[in-house]
Amino acid sequence: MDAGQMNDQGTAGIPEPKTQDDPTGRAWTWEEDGMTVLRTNARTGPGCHDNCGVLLYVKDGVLEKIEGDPENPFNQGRLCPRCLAVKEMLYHKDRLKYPQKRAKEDRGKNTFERISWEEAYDIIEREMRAVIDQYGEEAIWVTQGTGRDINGYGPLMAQYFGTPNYGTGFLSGIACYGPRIFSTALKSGGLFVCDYSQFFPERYDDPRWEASEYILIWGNNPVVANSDGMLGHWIVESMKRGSKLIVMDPTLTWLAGKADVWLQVRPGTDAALALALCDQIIKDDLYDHEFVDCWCYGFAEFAEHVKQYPVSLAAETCGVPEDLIVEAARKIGAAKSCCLQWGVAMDHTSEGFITGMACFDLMALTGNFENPGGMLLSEPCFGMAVTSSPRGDQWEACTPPIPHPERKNHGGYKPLEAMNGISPDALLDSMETGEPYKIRAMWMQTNNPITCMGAAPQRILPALQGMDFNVVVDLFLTPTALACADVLLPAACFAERIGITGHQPYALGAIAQAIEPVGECKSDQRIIYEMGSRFVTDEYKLWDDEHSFYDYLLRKTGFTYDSLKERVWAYPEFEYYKYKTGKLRPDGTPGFATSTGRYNFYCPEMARFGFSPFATYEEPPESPVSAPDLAKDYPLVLTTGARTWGFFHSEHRQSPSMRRIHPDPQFLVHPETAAANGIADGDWCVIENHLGSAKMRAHTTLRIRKDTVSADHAWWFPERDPGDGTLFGVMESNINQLIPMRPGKSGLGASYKSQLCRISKVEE
Ligand SMILES: Nc1nc2c(c(=O)[nH]1)N[C@H]1C(S)=C(S)[C@@H](COP(=O)(O)OP(=O)(O)OC[C@H]3O[C@@H](n4cnc5c(=O)[nH]c(N)nc54)[C@H](O)[C@@H]3O)O[C@H]1N2
Ligand SMILES: Nc1nc2c(c(=O)[nH]1)N[C@H]1C(S)=C(S)[C@@H](COP(=O)(O)OP(=O)(O)OC[C@H]3O[C@@H](n4cnc5c(=O)[nH]c(N)nc54)[C@H](O)[C@@H]3O)O[C@H]1N2
Ligand code: SF4
Ligand SMILES: [Mo]
Repeated sequence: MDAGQMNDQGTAGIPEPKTQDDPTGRAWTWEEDGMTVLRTNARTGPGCHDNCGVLLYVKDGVLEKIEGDPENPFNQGRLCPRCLAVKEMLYHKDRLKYPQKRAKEDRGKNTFERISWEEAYDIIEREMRAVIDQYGEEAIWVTQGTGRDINGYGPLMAQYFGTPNYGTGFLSGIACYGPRIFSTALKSGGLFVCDYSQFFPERYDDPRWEASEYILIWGNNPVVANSDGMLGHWIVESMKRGSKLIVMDPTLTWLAGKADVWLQVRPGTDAALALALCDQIIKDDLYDHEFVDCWCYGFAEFAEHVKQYPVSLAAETCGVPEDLIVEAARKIGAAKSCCLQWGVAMDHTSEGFITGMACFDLMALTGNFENPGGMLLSEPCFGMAVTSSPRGDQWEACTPPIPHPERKNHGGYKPLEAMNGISPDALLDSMETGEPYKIRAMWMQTNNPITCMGAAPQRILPALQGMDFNVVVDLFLTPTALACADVLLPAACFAERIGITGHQPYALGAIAQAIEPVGECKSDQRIIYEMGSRFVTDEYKLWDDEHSFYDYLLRKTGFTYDSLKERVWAYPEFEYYKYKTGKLRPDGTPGFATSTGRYNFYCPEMARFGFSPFATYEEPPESPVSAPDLAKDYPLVLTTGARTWGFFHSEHRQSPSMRRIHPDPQFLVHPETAAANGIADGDWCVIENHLGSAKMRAHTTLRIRKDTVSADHAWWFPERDPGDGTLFGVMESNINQLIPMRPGKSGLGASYKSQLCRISKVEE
């Protein structure tokens, strides 16, 4: 089928989409100073979740420079250092440029050999078919890393292979959004995000919008991370228009320094704090009676339940002054509007699934749903379902049905089964034990689990090296690829390929191709459908080029790839208070899209899973409180992976300017704690516990709690010789060796931000 045909089919009978923005006069390309300029959207790799508006300047087929697009409502001209330095990654000498193969017995050695794409596909087809024939489709695990551009497309690759085992690669407890997405679905029927006016193309000037009175920045550092479809700048802009901050963080972040109240919590104790805030607000009768009476389920019992969590208990548990918690509760309770800007720290504790519920209860109690400055539903816009978690029928009928969906390994965790998720923890167990069946082959795309995504890399490395067959698709030769890839495929970067945005619910946009890919790189999407076409019959070969691929995806939106590329962005219509007008529920009746039709303080599904129907607090499994014996040897609380300006997880270690900002692995430690351990600022130290150790430099700072160490994650040293046998030094400064693959009781949540450790100086 050619692209033209698909265009016609794709949009036939679909009405022009209704948009809020007027694209008249919005040029998408022009000539300037002898260069061609393309107005488009980023969606990296090299990595980020976001879709900032960019201007790409191209001369003679080379990307000369990149600027923020001042007209794009999303970022209004701003770019962060990683996008400004994109050329350093794009044109890096170490970019993978050709498909390569390596003999299985050489795993770990730098003996890759260049091959053609055809040969690569032939080998993969042969090896994957052998696994399928002998062990079944489910013996293949298709993994992704975090939500980069490729995010929504990976499930298609799994479908082509016929395996139900698709998901994040070795991310313990799917602890990035998994816990929050599912807990908020059970509580409120969807994921709701803070209102910073981002749903309006006119942004802060739209008369419908009001800045939140209080923004709760909870376990999140948005000015650095710009995480998950928002930009930290939006908070600053909201503050200029009156918003005030309450920050929950063990570290004094830049925003915490500007907060009315900063609660410097002990890592892993956030649920205790959330429940105490709820209790105090009810005691002070500051809750939203109308919202609670009309739109919530189980409030009276909840009010009784939270009496177990008085502020005094939270003060002791979290290690923050009681009067500050009371002050925060009164400010939240009395505020006209308040929103929850929460971060991955909520998921990164063992019972992170419940932490998310407790924080959402606070929002419901104060009626902060669908109001200006409150929490707004975050659904893919124009029904475009290729987002972080593809839903609906996007890939239906694109491949034959998966033969054994029931063989998905959810580890027996009922919540994971209910959310149709894999258990990365159980999958690693199964690689080691063969129970309930062994994974034999891996397809890892945008995933570097030995360096970053996986906890316990000392278990993942031998497990991957023991597989029958591994494919890695990446931009660079990573420690994971060096350790285990049998076939290594080079992916194209942003600017080298077309695409569509989609992580954000506010706007849909296109990613335009500015330059030809380096070497023989191909886009991830193309790799998926070209590879996949080897596994299906002709009726499923729906695309023969990328245009027709994206036109197919856009088939229900009324846009084609080209029409979207030319208007660059499109904002759907928007309204507040959708629960009042029936726009949250599929049946069109007022209320929330939950089992009770209301916001669930009492959560019937949790009762069915065998858990408390109300949010509760539980200590992390290894904390000074829950494991006092262990704490004798490892007295400090360890939180890890706080995001840094220049790196996106394990990426950018090759980028000279990003590396200059942050040359070595480091951990934050209070000067008194450092001194008590004989450590001075800048010393190389060992951070260790009963599971493992990592070497990093001490950065002493008054900004962190005295009982806590905050260590970098995802370090490797791409400047090393790949042939030196150390896998780019990946085990030297790898903090994940101190973290177990151990989810919470629901199968969700992990321990990335709440372990124990001790520190000592490395004697030179
Ligand atoms: N530059 C950059 N940006 C990124 C990424 C990156 O690697 N680099 N990664 C992306 C990804 S995948 C994600 S998930 C997001 C995450 O981005 P964020 O949600 O901002 O997550 P972190 O930076 O890990 O942690 C945020 C804050 O939580 C604090 N914290 C640590 N432990 C706890 C705790 O137990 N409780 C509380 N309340 N606070 C705690 C830390 O001190 C830190 O200030 O960032 C995305 N954006
Ligand atoms: N200790 C600790 N560990 C953590 C965390 C923490 O806070 N602390 N955070 C966790 C979280 S929230 C997450 S989401 C994970 C993230 O884990 P991952 O997303 O697996 O991150 P990376 O290890 O950087 O691996 C991503 C790989 O994708 C490649 N890549 C980038 N862009 C592209 C592209 O367009 N195409 C292809 N094919 N490849 C590309 C990069 O080169 C890199 O090798 O890490 C988790 N690990
Ligand atoms: S948040 Fe930063 S790295 Fe991400 S797209 Fe925007 S400018 Fe680029
Ligand atoms: Mo993440």
